[in-house]
Amino acid sequence: MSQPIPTSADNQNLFAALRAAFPSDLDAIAVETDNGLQYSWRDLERATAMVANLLASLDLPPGSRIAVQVEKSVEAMVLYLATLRAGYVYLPLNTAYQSAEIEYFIGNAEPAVVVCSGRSFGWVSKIAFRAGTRHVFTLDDDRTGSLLERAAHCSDRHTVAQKSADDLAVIIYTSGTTGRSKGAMLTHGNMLSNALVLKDYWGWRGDDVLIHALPIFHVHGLFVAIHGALLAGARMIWFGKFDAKQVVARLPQATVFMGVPTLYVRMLAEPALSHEAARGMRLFISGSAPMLIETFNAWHERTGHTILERYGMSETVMLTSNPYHAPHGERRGGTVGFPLPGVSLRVQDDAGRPVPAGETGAIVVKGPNVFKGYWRMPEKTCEEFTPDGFFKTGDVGVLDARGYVTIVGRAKDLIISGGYNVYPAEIESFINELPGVAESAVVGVPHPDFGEVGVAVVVPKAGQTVEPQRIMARLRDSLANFKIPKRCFVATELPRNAMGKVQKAVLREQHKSMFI
Ligand code: MCA
Ligand code: AMP
Repeated sequence: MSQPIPTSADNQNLFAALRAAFPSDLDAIAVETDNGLQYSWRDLERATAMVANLLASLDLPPGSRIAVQVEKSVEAMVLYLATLRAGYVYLPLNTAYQSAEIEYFIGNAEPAVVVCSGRSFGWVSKIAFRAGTRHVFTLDDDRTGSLLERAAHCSDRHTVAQKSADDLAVIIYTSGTTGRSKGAMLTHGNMLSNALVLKDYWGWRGDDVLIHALPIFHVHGLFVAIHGALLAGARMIWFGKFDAKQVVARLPQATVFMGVPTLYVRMLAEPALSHEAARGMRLFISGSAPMLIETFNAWHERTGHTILERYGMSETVMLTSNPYHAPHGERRGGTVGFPLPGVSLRVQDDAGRPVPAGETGAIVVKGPNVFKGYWRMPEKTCEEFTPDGFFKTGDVGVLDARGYVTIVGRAKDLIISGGYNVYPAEIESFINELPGVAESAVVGVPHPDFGEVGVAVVVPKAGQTVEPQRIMARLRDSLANFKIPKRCFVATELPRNAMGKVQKAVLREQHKSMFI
């Protein structure tokens, strides 16, 4: 029997909207996992209530951050939803982050609660308690850990916390070209407005079945995929980890798939991928990184489907999308489509003047989806907005006469590797601190699997030698694995222009064929 859920029409809590979209049959399956577990909508309702009650019982100050570094599981999604439900601020952390990275995030965000895997409890709790965190729980991907043990004693009835659209819901850390990572503050209103637009724009339906195979510590897997399915009352087939063969095998039971380009490249290598396998699919969506036109075309040939490419950022959730509905136009490979309804997008020159169609410029954006600012960085926040309130994406693009946006480059020095962002400045400053190193440069070069990967060029101090293997070993000890350059070279000097600036384009050119 379905329970009445206490929500009120003026509660702008994102969870209230997601919950209101659950189907009336709460015993229907909401999520089915790759290892055979099934969760009904009622399970999600009860579990989020229990975890929300646990958080509420901790007597946390309003606006408390709940930092989470755990392996992907349905319970981890429940923790995210329960945090919204209880009215606290969710702070997801990539599982690849190492101790120095975690120390920075916890020190900067000062979370009241940290949830980590049982395996990392020793070092994570040490960092957290030192930073003043009062509660550290564990959560593993086999439904064990102190979080669930404690929540099991809590009531499964919970009134959704009252929130306004402007209240903070999530902090997502993004690295920067200079300095340390910045916490992008997203509100309930940012995320709900974007999710509602996408529900309509992508034609989400109650009978959709989403294959969820992305990590849930970034915008793509955590927001775009989960909000989309929940807001449609659609079922999810849940993969703890992406596995191309297994995902292709499940396509016949699904209707929607979302991935970064690497996922499509890997699925294309599966002989079982065919028109027949994708016959029941309604929509394939790609984003987070540029997709090669070869991949876009090969996908069409192998499956009969035209991938829908869209563009977004941690600071803005989704910004543009190729059309879903045919009357709005065709999906054009190599473009990221049109600004979404409600999003204003301008391509401008250095003086802030819009450039004509066909000309390249900086992409700036405005809309209800654009974040509130960087956590405790008011000056940095100010710098990233134009005088008329547009957010500077750092992407360089061009609008064509029909309004399609194409991203042609980045003003920010950023490598996007397999959908993860790697900031060369962070890696370089780490390498530059190592013994014997005078300076270094990290550049992105094309890679057949990850799209782009980092390559490091290191210059030793005069009269000293450095070993590439030792540099790589030190990086591995300290940084998330996806940030480690795939190759490291020693050089006597870095190419510089007349102004003395390192010419990264020259290095990229030198190493561009290394992996392809
Ligand atoms: C893994 N490795 C990588 C990457 N992932 N190297 C470079 N780039 C990567 N992305 C390396 C590891 O360091 C390791 O190297 C080896 O590959 C195996 O690691 P493993 O974790 O087993 O790899 P995998 O499971 O094959 O992972 C590849 C993956 C994963 C499935 C493509 O990276 C992934 O899920 N990417 C999606 C990222 C994503 O969701 N991005 C959305 C961000 P070694 O053995 O040497 O240690 S949100 C966003 O960008 C915006 C808002 C948007 O628009 O969506
Ligand atoms: P993040 O900081 O993880 O939110 O990454 C955002 C960045 O990813 C954007 O500023 C773009 O540079 C890039 N990005 C996202 N989607 C696409 C796409 N479809 N094509 C090209 N780049 C993309």
